[in-house]
Amino acid sequence: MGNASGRPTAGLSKTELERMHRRFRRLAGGEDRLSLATLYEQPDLAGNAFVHRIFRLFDTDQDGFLTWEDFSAGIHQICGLSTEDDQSLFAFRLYDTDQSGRVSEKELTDALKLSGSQLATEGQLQQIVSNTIGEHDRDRDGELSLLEFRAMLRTSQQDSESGSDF
Ligand SMILES: [Ca+2]
Ligand SMILES: [Ca+2]
Repeated sequence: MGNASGRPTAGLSKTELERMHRRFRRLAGGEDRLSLATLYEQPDLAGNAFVHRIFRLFDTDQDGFLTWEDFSAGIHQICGLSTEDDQSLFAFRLYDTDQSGRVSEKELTDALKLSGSQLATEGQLQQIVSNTIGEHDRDRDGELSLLEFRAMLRTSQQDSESGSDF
């Protein structure tokens, strides 16, 4: 049903993977494993809860290091999420950095900062976040549950789709 056209993120070319591997090794100081501390030495990533969360999700044996295998497996896992439910659950787990089962205003802000920090000022971000939560927070607890989160994703997908082709 539906969605016959491929998404741009649905597969990584060999070149993209190699480029990623080079960046990974550079971050890791030429080694094939990366610690969270090393990641946090990057000025643009320091203290970012979202980065911490991605790291934890990818670090399958939870030893505090990310090997290139962990990392590429994580990337492949993301690219291989085929159903909309899989994708939205994965995104939800990423956004919900404190694993409370709800996405708070702060968690949504962190996520937006990482994905589009150049696009908006702090004030605009706050506005976007509170509008978004206000619009989808059906039970009025000030946070987004998985169901509310999925409704939000569907709305933003519709927005971007109507803006592009057709
Ligand atoms: Ca949370
Ligand atoms: Ca809610």
